[in-house]
Amino acid sequence: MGKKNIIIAFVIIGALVLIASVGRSAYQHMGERDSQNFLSAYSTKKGTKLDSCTTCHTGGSYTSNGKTTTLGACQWCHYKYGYDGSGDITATLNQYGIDYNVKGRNAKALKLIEKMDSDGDGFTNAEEIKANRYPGDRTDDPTKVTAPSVILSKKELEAMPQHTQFILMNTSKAGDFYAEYTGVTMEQILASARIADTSTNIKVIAPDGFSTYHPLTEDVTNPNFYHVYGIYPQATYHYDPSADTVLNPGIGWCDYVAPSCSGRKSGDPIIVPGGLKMLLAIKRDGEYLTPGVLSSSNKLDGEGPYRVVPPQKNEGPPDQASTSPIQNVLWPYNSKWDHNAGFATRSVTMIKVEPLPPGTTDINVYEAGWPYIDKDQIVVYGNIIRAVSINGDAGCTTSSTVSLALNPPGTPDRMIISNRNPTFMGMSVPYVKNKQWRLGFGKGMKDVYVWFKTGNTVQGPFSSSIYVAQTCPGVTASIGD
Ligand SMILES: [Ca+2]
Ligand SMILES: [Ca+2]
Ligand SMILES: [Ca+2]
Repeated sequence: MGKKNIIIAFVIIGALVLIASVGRSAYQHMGERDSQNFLSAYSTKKGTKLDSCTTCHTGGSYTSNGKTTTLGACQWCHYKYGYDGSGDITATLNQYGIDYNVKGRNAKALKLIEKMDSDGDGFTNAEEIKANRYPGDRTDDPTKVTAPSVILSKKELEAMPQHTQFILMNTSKAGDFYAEYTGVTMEQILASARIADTSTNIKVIAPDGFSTYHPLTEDVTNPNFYHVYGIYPQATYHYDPSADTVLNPGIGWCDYVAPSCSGRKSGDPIIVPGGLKMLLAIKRDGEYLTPGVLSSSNKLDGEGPYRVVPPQKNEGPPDQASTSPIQNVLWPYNSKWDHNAGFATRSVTMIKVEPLPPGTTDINVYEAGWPYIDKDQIVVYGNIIRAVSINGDAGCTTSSTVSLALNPPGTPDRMIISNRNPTFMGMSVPYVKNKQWRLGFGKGMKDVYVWFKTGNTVQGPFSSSIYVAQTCPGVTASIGD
């Protein structure tokens, strides 16, 4: 194979494998060899955030029909290449990926570029890899501390004030439907997570890697940004027999079968106590949402356990699917109508509050996907008050014994500390502000989880991470300990 063919083969394999979706598990299958090269050079990095597409590839964004879509590294590679490898390879590689490619694209190449500072952030590639920081991303470096996070369980979410709203989910390509969603308003969730005043927006992230941007307050300049705070305009119920998929199978485009549709007439105002709000839905028409699973065609099926439900900003009737050849109908597809369902992220596992506080780095998003769905948990992280600080947010330590500083919401009586996030929690101890703690065994990124108990109410876990190394960054050291 010539060099060009090798590159094309790499791109095709990369694109097929990377997008396939789930990030890490997909990134490592089917003859893909770059991850093998990386792990043969750095065996201790298996399962860390470096064991992913993002180490060598960048994300990116594109604009289509006035809608800007920002993709993670895996989806961006797919977007730039399709399946035919016709794109420009350097367009999806970051500088570390380019350096690796130039030096021969094998395990030896990784060693040859160890002393380089590919991303120009002042730390060599070796120092960054050692500290679990991206060598191809200059905003991530060994001095950064993992952003604070809190994990919310279904029990905690259900203990918060519940909001129920009946809305139209208008899609562009798929069928439309009306449904009654119940859950917690996003505003309430962010308040519970103790969002900082400097926050501007959130990104909600699903385990297939897709994320959706939502400003906190309404941005009138972009019709595709659904805001978190405030009440959306009241809507009207739009029914027509020609649109009804039950009466017109294969021709109709709106599903009116939800029990919450019964008794409504077209033109009726939809009355929602408290008004229409951006919701994190837990139930649809009284039933828990079906948890997301990866289908055999690598698509996300199901919408639960939690789905973001943004109401329409400009209410209107359901319109025919854009892909339908039958557009000579009452409500044909109209690209200018409000297709809120396209921004209703399914199976949300993470809510990232931006901007990240100064000096912090992204959490290990590849570890925050499917396991959270299995546990009915959701992570809120980023610009929130840090409830657990390890060694004064040092980021790195050479000792497994650390000091924890705790800053809980409210005034708990007791707390539970663990090195894991178990579904069954351990013994509680009286709450104190400062505590010595022993991290999990060995070197690498270590997490600490803390639950706070006030009477019978449990909050958390809140978590922080610290990197345990032979030596901490700033001190020159070689990899391989
Ligand atoms: Ca660097
Ligand atoms: Ca870096
Ligand atoms: Ca539609």
